[in-house]
Amino acid sequence: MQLIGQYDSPFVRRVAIALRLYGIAFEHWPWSTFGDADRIAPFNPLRRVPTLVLDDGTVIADSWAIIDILDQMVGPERALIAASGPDRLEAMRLIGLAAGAADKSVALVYERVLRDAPLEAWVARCRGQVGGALDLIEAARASRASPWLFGDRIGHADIILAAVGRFVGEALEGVFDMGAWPALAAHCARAEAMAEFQELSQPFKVAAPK
Ligand SMILES: N[C@@H](CCC(=O)N[C@@H](CS)C(=O)NCC(=O)O)C(=O)O
Repeated sequence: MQLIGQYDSPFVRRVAIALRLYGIAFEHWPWSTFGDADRIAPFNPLRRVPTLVLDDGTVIADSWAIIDILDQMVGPERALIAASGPDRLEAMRLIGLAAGAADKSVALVYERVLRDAPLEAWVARCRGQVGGALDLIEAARASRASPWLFGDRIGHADIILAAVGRFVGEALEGVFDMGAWPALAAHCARAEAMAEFQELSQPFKVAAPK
């Protein structure tokens, strides 16, 4: 299978890290959503990443859908999320917040690079949304002393928390002070120390045209 997208995207990165932790082999096509839109389009008309091309040619768009497919491939025993119960509920709550914070962070980046004059009301709204979501994530992470959110084993919620934390810190440096979320920052540092996070990473760079 092929994973399309660059690792400076928190969505692409969460998928790549899940693939690696599951031991599922994949080829990486590090195409940019803007610079390589024409290459992505034949696989995914949305021209978005992550896009996963399965071995039978089926194309799956969106990290939520891709992760669901991967979880099914490995089965509930190995899935990086509880199959049911309170831990699944809490994981989904946090994944939803983290994915939303990532969405709105990406929106802030696009606002900065695609417009000559950012729309201030929209920027303020996005900043409030990201900050509010990260406040809730911080509270949840600070309330748990375990290495990962649900014990000793890293899961999807841990991965996306770390991916979004890094993205906000890099792509929105100077906009948000990561010191406001110390438990999240510690979580990010623990994740970034892992071989999988180091291998599947790319410093953020602006690739979008004005
Ligand atoms: N909900 C999507 C969000 C993916 C997303 O926003 N990807 C960005 C890159 S970080 C993208 O493709 N941007 C180009 C576009 O939206 O046109 C997911 O979870 O995969």
